[in-house]
Amino acid sequence: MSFYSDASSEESDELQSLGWYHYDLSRHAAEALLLSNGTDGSYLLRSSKEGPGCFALSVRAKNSVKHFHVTRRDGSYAFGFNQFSTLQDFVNHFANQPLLGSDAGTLMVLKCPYPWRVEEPSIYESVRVHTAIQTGRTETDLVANAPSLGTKEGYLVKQGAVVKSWKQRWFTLNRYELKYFKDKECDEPIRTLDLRFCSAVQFDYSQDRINCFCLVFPDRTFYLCSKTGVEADEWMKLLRWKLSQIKKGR
Ligand code: 4IP
Repeated sequence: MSFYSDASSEESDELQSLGWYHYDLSRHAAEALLLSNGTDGSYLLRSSKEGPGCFALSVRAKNSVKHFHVTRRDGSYAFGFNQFSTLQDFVNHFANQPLLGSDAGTLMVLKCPYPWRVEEPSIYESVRVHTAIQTGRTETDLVANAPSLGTKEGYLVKQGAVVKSWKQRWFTLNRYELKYFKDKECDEPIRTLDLRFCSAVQFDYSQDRINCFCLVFPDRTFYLCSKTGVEADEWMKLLRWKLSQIKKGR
């Protein structure tokens, strides 16, 4: 498969083997992807509409995404003042975590390439965002309601720490934060749990409740129950996936 018309098949293959080249991902979709799933310093390469041999490097800064031109001529790549004679040199340059200056004067660090094949939990809605992008479907519907990768929300019943009463609370899971709110309409969470400090997510049979699982933190174990076994399973799978991602990132 060739993703652009002017490249030799060798160059095509080379680019395809680059794990963070996102083919014809649009500027808009790149922004949506990096803002919802990336972190400060995530970057990706995509082809640019400006013409043959033109690419764009999209980089996530704190809360924005900046785009930089990359041009290929006779097999070499021009990026700012730099000229790279091979794709490998170009890639090596990024592996050294350089600083980029944007027109707005902000310095941006290229920290981690955003892969086009993303490890994903298998059963969640958010997977559609990526699948849609990777299968080249239109971006309109996927950007309109694009949830972040690996997010989830819903009602769970939780137990108090000292007073062991069970309360229904609205839970949201985004990145490494699990928050619970009095209900869905509340803006301020009662508490935010930082999953970086969570050591395990386990089934729980000690509380005499069905569909119960627990999150183990150094100073407290949170007991949570969902309405159905399927839901409990979904929460646990996603939470465990988050923990494994956090572990990998350490
Ligand atoms: C409360 O019980 C609620 O269960 C609280 O949950 C809980 O706080 C309290 O835990 C518990 O005493 P009553 O409403 O019956 O008093 P929520 O905050 O969701 O309302 P946690 O820490 O679980 O949020 P302790 O630790 O105060 O016992």
